[in-house]
Amino acid sequence: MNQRPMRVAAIHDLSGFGRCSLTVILPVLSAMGVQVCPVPTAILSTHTGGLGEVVMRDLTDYTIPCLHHYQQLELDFDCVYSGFLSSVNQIDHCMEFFAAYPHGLAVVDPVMGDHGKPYRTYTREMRSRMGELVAQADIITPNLTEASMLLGQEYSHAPLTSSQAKSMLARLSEKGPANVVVTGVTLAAGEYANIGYDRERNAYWKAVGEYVPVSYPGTGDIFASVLTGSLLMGDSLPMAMDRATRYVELTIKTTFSYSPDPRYGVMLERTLEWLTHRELPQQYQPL
Ligand code: PXL
Repeated sequence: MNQRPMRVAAIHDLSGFGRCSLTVILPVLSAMGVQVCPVPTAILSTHTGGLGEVVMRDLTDYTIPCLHHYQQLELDFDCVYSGFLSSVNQIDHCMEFFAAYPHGLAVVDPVMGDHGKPYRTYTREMRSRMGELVAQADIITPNLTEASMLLGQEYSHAPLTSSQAKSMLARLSEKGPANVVVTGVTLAAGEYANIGYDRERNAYWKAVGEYVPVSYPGTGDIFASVLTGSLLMGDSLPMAMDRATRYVELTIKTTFSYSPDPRYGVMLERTLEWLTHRELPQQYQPL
């Protein structure tokens, strides 16, 4: 019997202030009973979303020696999960990590931008090579901006009909990953949803959330980490999507009620306990 918790190598940045990437992924997955081994891609004083001159140290030369050490220790990982990268070479390094643990769940959050714009540290070359990383993934979790970049199409936040939404998911899956979840989609019925596709079962799903008129950094990272933890716990794709949607919604609404500066991120310290209850999600629907 396997006595140890599920173990994830999380290849993301460490931003000291602003609650995104490793500073949310670590508490979320730990609260879900999953061990996280952070592999920082860079250290930043804050996220890059409007907090002035960020102090940043790139750690591109760290990733592969770190992998070699883990291999020497014969450590096994049940999942490798990549996110915010700080150089184009890190795309190759992530691919080496995925190749080193072929039986682990390969999660790629193709972090590149939001609200129709690339993040300021993401070069054109990084964006154009992200498809190679996506091709290695079992599951990807782009937001609508990143989904448009991956598909090489113009970003639009116009409402999508169900068949347009399904077509987008299927086209993303054709790039490699058998499971695709796109976050922050407005559907023609006026619903604000996270939508998903399980190619093996040919099943399309939606988890509808309440729209809150404010945007916080890091919510995509929280969504992807709850989704990952949920899948590692044995949830189906729609259950995992729903668990992640419910938790992000609860955390956004909790934060919104305090009206803090949105750049400071969400108050997950108030809501983490919810993740320990492990109630069965049930609000997902077929798309
Ligand atoms: O949440 C995505 C993200 C991760 N890491 C850094 C960021 C952002 C988004 O702004 O700036 C450093």
